[in-house]
Amino acid sequence: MQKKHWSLILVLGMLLSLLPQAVLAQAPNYYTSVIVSDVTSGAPVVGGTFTTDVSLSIVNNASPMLGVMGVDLYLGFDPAIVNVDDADDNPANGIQVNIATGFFGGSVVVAKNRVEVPCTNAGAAPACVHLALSHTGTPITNRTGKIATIAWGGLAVGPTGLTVLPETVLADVDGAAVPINSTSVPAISIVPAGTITGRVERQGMTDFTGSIVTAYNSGGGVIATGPTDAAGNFSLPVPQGGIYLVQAFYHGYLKAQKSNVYVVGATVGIGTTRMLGGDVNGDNNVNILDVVGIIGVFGTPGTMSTDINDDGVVNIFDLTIAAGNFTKVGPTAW
Ligand SMILES: [Ca+2]
Ligand SMILES: [Ca+2]
Ligand SMILES: [Ca+2]
Repeated sequence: MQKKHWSLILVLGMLLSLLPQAVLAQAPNYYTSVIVSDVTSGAPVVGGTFTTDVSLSIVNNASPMLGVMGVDLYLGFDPAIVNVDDADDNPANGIQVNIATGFFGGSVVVAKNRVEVPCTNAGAAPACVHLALSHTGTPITNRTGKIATIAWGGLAVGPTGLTVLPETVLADVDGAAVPINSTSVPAISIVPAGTITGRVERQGMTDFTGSIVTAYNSGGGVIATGPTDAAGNFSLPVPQGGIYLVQAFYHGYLKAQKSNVYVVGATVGIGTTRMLGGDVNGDNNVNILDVVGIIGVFGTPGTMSTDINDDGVVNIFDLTIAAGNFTKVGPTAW
């Protein structure tokens, strides 16, 4: 009997210990977070550059609403793995990042925009981006928006160590700290650089300058893009170990495409493709609309798209290229 009582008390005690969080604690009226995006452009490879965004978020659920007037952000990173690309390309004034107005709006006031190696004021962090921002508008009560875009350079293989350091604070209009409820930082690592090389010719031309070749990842994100040279050659830096879709574009031509490009080694060559001309309206098929488009400006200089072969005049050669590719659709196979 005695034992049963004790176990009952124990169970009741355990249940009660759960209650304060569930029932008794007053739910906060707001939720704040500091968010670092995954890679938004470029590739995190050795010798490459890539960008990430830093955003703030506040959501108020009830009155009185709390408003954010400023932030003192310390974003730590490993300076042996990445460095920061100077936003204004002026080394004399230190290295800064691009300030964005998504969160604070146009009245943002910048007190600090500096890359610190080591990170002063923030413990033993070897390096950080230090931003101190406020604004002269009304307190931000419900918004998620960018405060900065950072361009990084990959120096060596390894984890970038991106982290929102605990010294980071938000501040309200009374100069009081606003607790940060969550931080979100992706685990970005620098990987060895791979290169996709190849060649893009264009039907009806001998100078192949300026076709735009783009490598996409499986999610459709642009990993690298660049133009061909006069011989049609291109070289795209991408992370090793990835699988890419490579697409070539030029005005007046059907796109050409190579899928499932496995970059397992340092350099992967995908060979030569020959783009087919005549897609005047850029809808990736050659039909009567394109032919009519050429006829409509026949004998004139035309445009980049109607002067298919770039010889400066829309004439019989452009028309025969389009007519010869009648009903063909892109993207054509590489
Ligand atoms: Ca600078
Ligand atoms: Ca077309
Ligand atoms: Ca022409």
